[in-house]
Amino acid sequence: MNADPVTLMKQQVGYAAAAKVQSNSIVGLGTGSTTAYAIQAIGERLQSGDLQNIKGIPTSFQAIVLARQYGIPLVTLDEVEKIDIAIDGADEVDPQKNLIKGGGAAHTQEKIVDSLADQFIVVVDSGKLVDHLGSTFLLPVEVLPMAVTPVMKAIEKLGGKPQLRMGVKKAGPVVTDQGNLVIDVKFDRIDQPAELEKTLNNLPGVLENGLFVGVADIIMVGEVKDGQPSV
Ligand code: ABF
Repeated sequence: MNADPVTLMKQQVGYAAAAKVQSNSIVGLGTGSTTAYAIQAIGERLQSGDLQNIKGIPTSFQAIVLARQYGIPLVTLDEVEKIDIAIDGADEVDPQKNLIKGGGAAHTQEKIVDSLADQFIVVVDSGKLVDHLGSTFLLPVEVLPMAVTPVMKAIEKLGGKPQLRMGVKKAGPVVTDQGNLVIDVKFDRIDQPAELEKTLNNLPGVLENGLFVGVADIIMVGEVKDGQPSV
């Protein structure tokens, strides 16, 4: 079956990012549908002999499963001196390369890995590019279950409109890989992302939020023009 143009575009931008991985690297493996193609491409390069001696640091259970599927050996942060390159997705990218991440509820481990990487490559489609963060995507905040109510009240005092993230078909709240809950917050406008990131993470009970400020090095953008994918 021929893939649709959006899928082809995600594949192209994922493969283009994977092409930047060099042998003998420690690679941060991100989360999301676009990064999944980068993980697949790294695996294929390993299988073909085009890449040697790659070890991956996963950012989620999803990344672990994909790495195993594509034959990428995994290590932990206790076993490496540094991360050479990380490839990950995003939900919004502003002109200063600041990000909102966390649509996949994986932003806590992602920020650990992505911020440690010598080079952090973000793979997105052009629809993720925004003038200012918060304009199209709610800001995810990972919270310990016991603290959901006081954190939501504190976020309202900050001018945000918080809502507990529910699973598909309202099956119940989404639980992160760490066993916590996610609050998605609407802010009218996020003009000072660095300040807001610190303020939110300073709330008792908050584990991490989806603002990635000054972390991304390269933004690789895929788009579909006249039905044709391009990077
Ligand atoms: C993950 O990738 C999340 O942080 C982000 O929400 C998601 C974007 O996924 P996709 O590439 O499927 O749009 O890293």
